[in-house]
Amino acid sequence: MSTRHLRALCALALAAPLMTPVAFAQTAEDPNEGLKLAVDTAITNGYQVSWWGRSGRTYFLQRSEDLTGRWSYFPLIEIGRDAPLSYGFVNPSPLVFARVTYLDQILADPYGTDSDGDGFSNQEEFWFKTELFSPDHDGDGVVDGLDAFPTDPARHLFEGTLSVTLNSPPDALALP
Ligand SMILES: [Ca+2]
Ligand SMILES: [Ca+2]
Repeated sequence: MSTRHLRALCALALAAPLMTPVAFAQTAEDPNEGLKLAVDTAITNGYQVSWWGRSGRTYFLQRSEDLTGRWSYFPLIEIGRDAPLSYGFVNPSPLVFARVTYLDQILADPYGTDSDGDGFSNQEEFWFKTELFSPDHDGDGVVDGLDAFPTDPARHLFEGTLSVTLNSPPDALALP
């Protein structure tokens, strides 16, 4: 398991309906490193999150629509380069919250890295909608990479029958 620690950039979370479009002007000195969530008036249901990306940090962006339950990840990992970072997204719900977390180091292969050692790379965690920094997302005692249903605590084994049909060439046969 890695000795890296995931830290919250800040506890800031803003409700979209309370905001108006703002100009982004993050700096390293801004409170909360300038984290802002704003309506993007150019896109229907569009929003934009921006913050100051400090050099030496790897950032992860999360969202919640009601602040209850688990925060989900945007499929995004950003490397800080002492410059503003931003991410635009569409959210049909009238309420959305965003937060940024970070590692205090740069990941050389941020999407290919398995940050929690569960057998899923960070990219695969995005695909399966599992937690990047918790090896057993659904808490059923089976790590995500070995769990056939990593988001369903009621099951972890595939109990169906797998079959293979070969279509090309036309006379292909599946060997037993
Ligand atoms: Ca993982
Ligand atoms: Ca599990």
